[in-house]
Amino acid sequence: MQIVLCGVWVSIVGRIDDGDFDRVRNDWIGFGIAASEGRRSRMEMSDLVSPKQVSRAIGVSESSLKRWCDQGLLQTVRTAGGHRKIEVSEVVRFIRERNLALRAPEVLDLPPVSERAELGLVRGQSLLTSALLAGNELLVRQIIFDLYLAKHPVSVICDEVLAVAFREIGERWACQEADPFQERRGCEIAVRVMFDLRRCQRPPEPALNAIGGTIEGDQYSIPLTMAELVLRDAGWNAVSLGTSLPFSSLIRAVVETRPRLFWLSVSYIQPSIDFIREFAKLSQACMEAGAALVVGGRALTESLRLKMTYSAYCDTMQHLERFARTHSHVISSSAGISTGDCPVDREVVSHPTPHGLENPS
Ligand code: B12
Repeated sequence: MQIVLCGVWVSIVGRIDDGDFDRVRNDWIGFGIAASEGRRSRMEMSDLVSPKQVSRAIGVSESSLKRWCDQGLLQTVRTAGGHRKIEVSEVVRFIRERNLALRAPEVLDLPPVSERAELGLVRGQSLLTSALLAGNELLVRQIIFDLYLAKHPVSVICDEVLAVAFREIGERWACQEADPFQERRGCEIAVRVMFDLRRCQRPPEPALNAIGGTIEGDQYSIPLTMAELVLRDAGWNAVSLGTSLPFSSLIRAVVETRPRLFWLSVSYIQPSIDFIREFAKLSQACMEAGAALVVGGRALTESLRLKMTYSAYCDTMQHLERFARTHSHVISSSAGISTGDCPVDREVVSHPTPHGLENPS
């Protein structure tokens, strides 16, 4: 599993320069299958690297790194052979929290980083719009990863960078300054990059299971994927069911998997669907299963919402994040689940401190 993930990453980075999008697509389909198989347990999902690799990636001596591990600053795991390893998500957490520079990301199969100290949300967004329109997947990946390393919360990257970029792309398309293929290609890239960011996220709490999807006719995969990513960032074991699913199928998924949370992303409502009536059935199924029903999306007008019953409506991904964190605490404390230390990264510090490298305590 780990070999599959790392190997795919390397091959993708190598191929994008050649502009071979079909092969990249196929690789990612393979990657998606491998990763979804890996959802079964925390350890299967993990992506382990050696302390030596980590010391090279962040440019410190191996002895400093081992000392940090001994001090418990970096969590390690032991392999069956007794070797000490570190999860990539743990390395990313450490780098983000300590504001360290990632000097050789390729050692961990992570995307290249640029001058992240200078890359704020506004500049990131304008660069992202051009990169998406140009179909430059590597640059898109780099911008998103830079912002993530600079401690911007995933929900903020979604609301203030990705969503704004797509709004602009929509405007350019309306003014015939962008071709539909550029918009569609941009959507595909955004979904892949968001999926890849999951590798940097800490393993979710399996008991906090969440599922979500879009209704039949609604093809909007970006908000759906954003919600999945944001929920995972808040510690939820969120799994997207995909787009354009009949209400009956969404209800079956609720009955069979009994999630603690169900998110419905509604960006488009097909005129032929009796939305309010079908939604009422989904709402009832969620209540019977004990799942919180969270809704969001541009198609949920106020007049529609007045006729709907749900646990929370979210205007933005930041609203979703807030709800998810609060609700997970409620569930965890009543069920005795430990969600670990999942702080809300509100503070934005973007200058790597050289002192932090040798003395991160
Ligand atoms: C990409 C795109 C498409 C793609 C989507 C591909 C894909 N794989 O997702 C495709 C080509 C399929 C498409 C099709 C259509 N589109 Co379109 N599309 C867009 C575009 C450019 C971006 C939409 C997007 O994904 N944005 C990113 C998301 C994340 O941003 P957001 O929707 O603002 O969501 C934020 C919040 O609303 C909230 N949120 C949203 N959903 C959820 C869900 C949850 C659970 C939560 C918590 C929060 C939340 O958080 C998000 C982040 O801040 C917009 C332009 C624009 N101005 O947005 C047009 C746009 C939405 N499309 C539009 C139209 C008209 C259509 C079509 C009807 C065109 C047609 N005649 O066929 C079809 C309908 C498709 C369908 N059946 O689903 C119009 C809608 C106009 C309106 N009044 O509603 C827009 C605004 C373009 C325009 N200016 O005319 N589209």
